[in-house]
Amino acid sequence: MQAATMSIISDKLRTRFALATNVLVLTGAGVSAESGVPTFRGGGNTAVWKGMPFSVISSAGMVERDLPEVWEWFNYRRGVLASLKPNPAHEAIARWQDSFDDFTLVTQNIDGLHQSAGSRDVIELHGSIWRTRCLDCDARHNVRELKFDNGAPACFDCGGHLRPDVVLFGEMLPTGAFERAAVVAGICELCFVVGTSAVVYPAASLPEIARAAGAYVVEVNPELTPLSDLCDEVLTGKAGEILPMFQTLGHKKAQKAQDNFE
Ligand code: BJW
Ligand code: ZN
Repeated sequence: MQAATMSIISDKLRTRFALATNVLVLTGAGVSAESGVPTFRGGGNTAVWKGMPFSVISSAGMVERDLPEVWEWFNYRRGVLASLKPNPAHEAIARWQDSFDDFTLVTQNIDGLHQSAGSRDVIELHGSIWRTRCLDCDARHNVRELKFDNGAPACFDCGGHLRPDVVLFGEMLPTGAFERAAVVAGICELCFVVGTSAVVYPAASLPEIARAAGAYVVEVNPELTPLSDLCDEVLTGKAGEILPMFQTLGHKKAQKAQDNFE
């Protein structure tokens, strides 16, 4: 592992960034922290709702025991998120998608801020707070524009109980999402791991897969994580300050486009 200060992107990383054709970015709650979204862990704080740690209120068991309470918690968060905007980290990542021949963004976040910044085809490993899923007919509904009163809302198709379409502890990830991400992890040349404590699996295994397959793995985080030792470089600092620094670096695709233009 090679530590780096905020202002330094090593020559090796500059070259890797300039020449890479296949890039994978994995993000976690920290990428949204500068937008005002609270993280789950770190900073000595653990998110709690009415005295329950998030690992209890955001659990599969809680959906079974008390769905209206789960909805109260998610409605509160939907209210907070509705007014928040993407930050320079989301914006930098959105620009990267047109800079490389193959670019894949995988997020553990459910806040939709990558899409708001312009990212396309985002692999959402843990679902979206802006979608619901019917416990009875399994229909998904986009409910971004809707406000719910307290209590579990009813399915627009069958009248059954809706739940947030997010992956709670002990639940399976959406079919195919991790598998698609793992395929990219196995072939990418450069893998950025941004703003995740890297303790929740299987998401945390993606950089491990990438590293084992020979990718150059770069972590961006103000704090060290269990993944830091595995990384080729650790850029210690805030994503919203570090990621925009890459904007000034050239990369092969941009150069090719420039050559074609001239
Ligand atoms: C900044 C910053 C700035 C701050 N800039 N950075 C293998 C081993 C052990 C356990 C398991 C295993 N495989 C599976 C498990 C079980 C479990 C698990 O991983 N448990 C571990 C915690 C022990 N995994 C699961 O249950 C998963 N399901 C599954 O594997 O299904 C198969 C299966 C089923 C049943 C049995 C067996 C297998 C599902 C995981 C779903 C996670 N869901 C949550 C809640 C979503 C709903 C909600 O929002 O309420 O997703 S948990 C929570 O953690 C949320 C996040 O997506 C996830 C990851 O957190 P993240 O993003 O890393 O955030 P933080 O807060 O932890 O870290 C923030 C970081 O940002 C910090 O490092 C800061 O320093 C940094 N930061 N400011 C850059 N400005
Ligand atoms: Zn239904």
